[in-house]
Amino acid sequence: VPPTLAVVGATGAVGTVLLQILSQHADIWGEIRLVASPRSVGRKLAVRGEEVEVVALSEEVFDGVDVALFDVPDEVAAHWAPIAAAKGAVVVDNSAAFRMDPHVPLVVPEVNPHTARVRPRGIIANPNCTTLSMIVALGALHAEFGLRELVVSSYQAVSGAGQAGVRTLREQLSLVAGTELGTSPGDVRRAVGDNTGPFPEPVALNVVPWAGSLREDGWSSEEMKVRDESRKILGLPTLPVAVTCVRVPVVTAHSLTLHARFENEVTVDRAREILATAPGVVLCDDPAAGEFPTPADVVGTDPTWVGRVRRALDDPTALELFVCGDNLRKGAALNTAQIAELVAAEMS
Ligand code: 2RA
Repeated sequence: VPPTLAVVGATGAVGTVLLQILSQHADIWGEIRLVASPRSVGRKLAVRGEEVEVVALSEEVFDGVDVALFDVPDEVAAHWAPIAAAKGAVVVDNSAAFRMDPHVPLVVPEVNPHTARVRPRGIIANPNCTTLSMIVALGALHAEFGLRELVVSSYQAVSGAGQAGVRTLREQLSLVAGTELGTSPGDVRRAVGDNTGPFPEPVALNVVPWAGSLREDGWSSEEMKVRDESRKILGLPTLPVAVTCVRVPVVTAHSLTLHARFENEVTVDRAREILATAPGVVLCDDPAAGEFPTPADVVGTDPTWVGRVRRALDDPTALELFVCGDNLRKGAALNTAQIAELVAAEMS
């Protein structure tokens, strides 16, 4: 009998992409149950070419469910994922609630698929979209060269902050389009007014050096996630990681610059070979021809795109890279679906 799948949070930014992916991938599922908060109950959403009615989150909704994908806020996942697991479902959770729990594997199928089998709480965590946007490329380089230190700057799309983030950018762009704004201090801020949505500053015509909430010593939660999650996924618990997360006026596709230092000297030629052949990675790196990945081209695609591969000028053991990936696909929904497919393969 093909396994039953529940999608919890089916109407959100990630849930919407997940339904598209489930419709595009090989159809390995029996029933697909769509679950959301009470305000979405009764809505009909298309999955696998059929309209499916959204039902409310309740204990009973997990009856007979084999795999439950959660794309909901942390506190909702923290409450409901253990309930679904207690009902016998394997939960794949895309919130931050369980990622650093030592009894919950944090899985990227191209990097550490074996960890998905050991899940004492019945929960598998999906990494944050910023970590996921770089980790497949980084994992491939680590497997060959042995990573010793990582310095990251992110250029994060507004859809990382959900539909409210996208709405905010679009509204702000409509207020500044066709104007001369962006030429004197505070003019963009005055045009946008209080309409900064989930961001602390205007994001149209701007970059905002902040994502997430405040943690100790001035770090943001997003920066801590990139550090902690990279360490866990790569199995390098003491890896030195420095991260600065920045929001940019891009709708979807996160970009990152990486300075990655390895155990021994590296060559660009070998790095390019690894990246060109690693599953889930596309090398797009020909600056002479003006070719590098950008969010505008990468959005809507599955791979991690890598360009600007250079050896560090002052350190023959380090590489500089520019990485770009769709934060809603590999950064969230696609990785969740891939994990669910790994689990389903165990069941068949
Ligand atoms: C962001 N990574 O881009 C976050 C969302 N999980 O805001």
